[in-house]
Amino acid sequence: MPDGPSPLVGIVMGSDSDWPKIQSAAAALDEFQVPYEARVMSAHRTPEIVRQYATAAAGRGLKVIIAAAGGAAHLAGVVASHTTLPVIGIPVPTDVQGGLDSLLSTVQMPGDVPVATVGLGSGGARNAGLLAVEILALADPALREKLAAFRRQLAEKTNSKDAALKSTLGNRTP
Ligand code: RP5
Repeated sequence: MPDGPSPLVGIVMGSDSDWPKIQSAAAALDEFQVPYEARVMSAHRTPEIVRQYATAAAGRGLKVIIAAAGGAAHLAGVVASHTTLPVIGIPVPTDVQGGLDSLLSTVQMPGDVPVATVGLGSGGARNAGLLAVEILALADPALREKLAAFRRQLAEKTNSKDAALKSTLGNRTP
């Protein structure tokens, strides 16, 4: 990350092999000019670093943590156990049924320690970034307006697709 404003979102991932699969989370933050930092740390391989990172996160000014891992994906849950910041979990796809192992490991948190788990795949990772933006927008009216503009664009794009389908199909689209 180049020098710039202090990060508001921390992205942590269990391995560098996760990064290509979750980059759309960072891209969504970039789209909304939300500063973030990214680290590789593992609930199993570097548990003490995870504990230290999560414990210090709020004091360092982070507002949201996005945690991505695959397989026995405990990273998001362990991060959540060490902080009261909102934690968004990205289950990283694996060779095991497309990542069902990651999804269940991330989503099935015990009551009292929430992890907001997004779906598998790049759409899920993108949603992690967008959800972080939405959380930050609660206290940032300018960011809220950017999100509203983004949603208007989404509607316009979908309406254009509807119009294109109508012109192709004619009277089959009422
Ligand atoms: C998990 O194990 C990581 O999050 C990654 O998804 C998976 C495999 O890691 P590597 O063996 O590629 O380092 O902890």
